[in-house]
Amino acid sequence: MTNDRTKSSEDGYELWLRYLPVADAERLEAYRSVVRCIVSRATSPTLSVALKELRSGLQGLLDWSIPITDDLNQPGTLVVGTPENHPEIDALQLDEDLAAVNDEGYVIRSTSYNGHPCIAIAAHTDTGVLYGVFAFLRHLQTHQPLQDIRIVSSPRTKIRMLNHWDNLDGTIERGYAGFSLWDWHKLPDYLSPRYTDYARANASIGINGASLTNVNANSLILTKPYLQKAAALADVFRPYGIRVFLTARFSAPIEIGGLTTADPLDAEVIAWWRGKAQEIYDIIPDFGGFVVKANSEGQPGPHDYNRSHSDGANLLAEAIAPFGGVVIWRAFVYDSDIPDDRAKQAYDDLVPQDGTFHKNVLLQVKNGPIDFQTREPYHPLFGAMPQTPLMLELQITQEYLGCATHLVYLAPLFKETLDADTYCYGRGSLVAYVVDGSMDDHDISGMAGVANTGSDRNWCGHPCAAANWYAFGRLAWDHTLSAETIAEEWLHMTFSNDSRFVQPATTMMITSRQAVVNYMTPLGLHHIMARGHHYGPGPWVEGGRPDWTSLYYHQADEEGIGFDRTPEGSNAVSHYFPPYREELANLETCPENLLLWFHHVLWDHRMKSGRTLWDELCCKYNEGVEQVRQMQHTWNALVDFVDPARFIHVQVLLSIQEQEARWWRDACLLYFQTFSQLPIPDEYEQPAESLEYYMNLSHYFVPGIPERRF
Ligand code: GCW
Repeated sequence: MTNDRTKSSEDGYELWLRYLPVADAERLEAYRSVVRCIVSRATSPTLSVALKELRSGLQGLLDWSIPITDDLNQPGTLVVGTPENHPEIDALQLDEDLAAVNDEGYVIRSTSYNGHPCIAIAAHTDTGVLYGVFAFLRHLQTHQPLQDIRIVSSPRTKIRMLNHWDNLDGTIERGYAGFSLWDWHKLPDYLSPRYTDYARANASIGINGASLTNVNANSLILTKPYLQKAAALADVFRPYGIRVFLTARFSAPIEIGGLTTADPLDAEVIAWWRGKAQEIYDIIPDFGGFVVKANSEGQPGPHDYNRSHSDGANLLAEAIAPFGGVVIWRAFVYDSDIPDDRAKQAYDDLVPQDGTFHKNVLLQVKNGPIDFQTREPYHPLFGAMPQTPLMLELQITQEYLGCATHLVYLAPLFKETLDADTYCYGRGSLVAYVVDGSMDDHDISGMAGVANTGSDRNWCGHPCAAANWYAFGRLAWDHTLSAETIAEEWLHMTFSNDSRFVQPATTMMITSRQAVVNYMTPLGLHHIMARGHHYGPGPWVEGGRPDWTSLYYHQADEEGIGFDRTPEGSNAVSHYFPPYREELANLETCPENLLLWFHHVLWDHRMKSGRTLWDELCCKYNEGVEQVRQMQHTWNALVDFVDPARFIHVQVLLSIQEQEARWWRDACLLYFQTFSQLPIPDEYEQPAESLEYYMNLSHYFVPGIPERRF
């Protein structure tokens, strides 16, 4: 017996907030016996949405309409609120637990009032209560026991935000789930109900910020009409604890301000940004701040005036400081004119500026030093700028990981970075502690995820891609959670509570990350995708700007393959702290999953498996394809646990993934074979087509990139 409405098709719109009735009669009874009524007062918009969510959630899960009362003198009350809005909470023996949580944290606890058993959902702030409500509902959705419940939880990072790369014309850079959620044309008057559901979904996982616009920014967003549109979204999001951020184009003073310069030290420019900040806060009083991409990939920035990144960031930071805003300055900076290894440039530019940024500036650093590849070493800026709060930027949208057709669960990738040891203060100096601010005692901290949401009915395109949105939020709240735990939670809530479903599906999700590494870029290969749209393999991409070609990164020749970043090569290893630096620099100790990232390795180099490098490459590419086939087997066996629409959708996408895994394998091996001159061992499938065939494939209208880029 499966416990969900497995036979009526679902479209995925409800995400992980389906609130289906608990089918197991015993469990349902157990829940109903301890949750009989709600005692709460909706004294603010946030408490009112919390209460609404709680009621509709319980109504769905417990299949009854739960009353709201004022009377705590009865068994089975759910007491929800802050000590301020609900003075009786002081009588519920929660002091110790409440003292342990921060402003956004919450306590869920079995306790009693005048001898009557009750459960409290309490926090210091209304937003904390809202998070507690969602956590309580998750507890029920995942069928956890309510006996002696005691959950004390606080977010570890302060800014937990989505970065939307949404353009004002409705397209999304690297978006694979339709068009932008923001209907700029109809804003501020028409407020799609989706805005509220977006906010609910985010609040349910603790996300408290949304940067609405592409980092390749358009200054128009900072003009009054667009600020009013953004304000309308901010109004919808506010009760859910979400603040709006906007991307600031550095040249805005010229483009919309009529000035002749955007020089950060120019008095008129300084005055313009101050005036703009005032205007923004008049329209959006709780505006979060600016996210800025400057002097990167053609974007304007302070270097245009021979000024530093901190000059640029501080200009905006000073303007926004009086209003409590922050500037999130991206560390994704590299220059086409600098012939040095791209992996080194951000570090070389920014580390000397440590200590020069204003207090309300955060540097937002991608997880790795190149660009959201299937696997990267952690970005060496983490640990190297102790005086600057560093945010972690993760890419939820799957630009390099199969767009919205490949099932790739990203929590293992996210965790790999968070759990990486920087050794900056010796062993145990994890990236996670840099990011949460605890390592160097920063007041502000954060994590940003490049959103994978769009106008597709199911939000993220692939029915399983919402797991990555979910995982991002959960890890931004608590980076100690495991990838497995998060997958299990999400599967329980999104598909089924049946362990015969959850267990194999969790294994499938966890495997999916290594599968994509294997069939796209095993052993530390990187950046060998097709040009521009990045869809499919392109290890042969050459010409034009070198650091946008594949040849620059794989460096294959008759002798071997890989980018030498040891002291004999670019010496990017020097950016890491010992002993990791030495481990990476030594061919014998470098982890094999990053081997070709750091070394140029001979084709006949002996790997730990006993195979030569070439044979190992063949083995890994084939293993990737086999892993996808295994995922197909797993999914096919789960047919009884999933509604037909979503089941078939995933099934078909897995078959596309299998074809594309073969495409990647065959194209890459045939291409690299032109250097190795070695056969693909007989034990493996041989390529289906010729290298010319793969090299001549053209793809038009791939989503996520403006057509003009072809
Ligand atoms: O990964 C690259 C993408 C660009 C993106 C850039 C960035 C928004 O290919 O599309 O631009 O990163 O992160 O700024």
